Amino acid sequence: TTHRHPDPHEANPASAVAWQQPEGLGYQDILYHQAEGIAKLTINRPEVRNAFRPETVRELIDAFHRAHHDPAIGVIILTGAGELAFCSGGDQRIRGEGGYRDNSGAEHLNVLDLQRQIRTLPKPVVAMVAGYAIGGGHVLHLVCDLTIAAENARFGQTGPKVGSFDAGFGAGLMARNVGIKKAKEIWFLCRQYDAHEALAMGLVNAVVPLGELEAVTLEWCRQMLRHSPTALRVLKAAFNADTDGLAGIQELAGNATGLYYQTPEAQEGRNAYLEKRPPDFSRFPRRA
Ligand code: S0N
Repeated sequence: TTHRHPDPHEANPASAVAWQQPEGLGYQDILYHQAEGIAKLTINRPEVRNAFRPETVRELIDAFHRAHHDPAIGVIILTGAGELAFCSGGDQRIRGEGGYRDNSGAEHLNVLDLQRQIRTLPKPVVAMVAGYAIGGGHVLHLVCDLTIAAENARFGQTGPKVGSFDAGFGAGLMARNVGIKKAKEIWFLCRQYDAHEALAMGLVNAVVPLGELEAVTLEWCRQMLRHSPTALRVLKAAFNADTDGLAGIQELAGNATGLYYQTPEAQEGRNAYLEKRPPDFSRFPRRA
């Protein structure tokens, strides 16, 4: 069951969409909305510029899992509550000596699990960025498939300033996006870049007026929803394949296996096994 829920972007009539919020999810730090085949996940901690704590990340992982496995959902938006920030990274107030402390006192860097999840789930993920995408929050938009930025968006890393770094996707994937020299500049100097600078260096796909951010993002999502889900799925895996090495090839190859299972040829192998007879593949051509 679902009920209507007030949405921070709803004031703008251009983005009018009948967002619904499934009941019973029990999230504290995030919001989950869905409409028209689109799931919208919102980090909802505006008082700390949407910084994440382990619980936030845990909820995001759960929400992405939900959207991944919901056959009604074809595209996922990740965003931050309010107009001031997409996400300002790890919550520095609960940073311990080996990671970020959860309510039990255990320390985590579970945002790394979330980064991998966003990359490997077989549906396009669009970062919708208003305000700051900084530190670990910047890496989160980076691992999304597409980024739509509002005019007020500001991007940057802070690691070397605040005693942190992301030497995984945060460095390697960034270099693939903007080139090695620029990626080193972003990390070594810890400057901030406005939306147009981000567009010029290939960090984002489009820059739009703040008031049109959700409307344009929805337009991009609707366009993808009109396209072949299998084509989008395999293309996403293909873009990850070389970056992610054997794990990326595994992801791409899993799609080939999934498609092969749908053929009479593969089904003959399964049927023969179940019927305890030798398989007969003779009617299947060896295609040139
Ligand atoms: C985002 C900034 C630029 C916004 O500036 P602005 O608009 O002037 O607002 P402020 O007054 O600064 O902030 C408003 C309130 O929000 C709190 N706040 C903001 N960001 C955070 C945060 N990240 N954690 C906790 N609180 C935050 C402010 O304190 C303020 O509250 P009050 O008014 O009560 O003081 C600006 O806020 C800014 O620069 N923020 C810090 C950005 C930052 O350095 N983030 C952390 C970067 N590091 C990571 O994200 C690491 C991620 C990670 O987990 C990881 C991943 C892979 C590998 C390693 C790591 C690892 O951590 O080691």
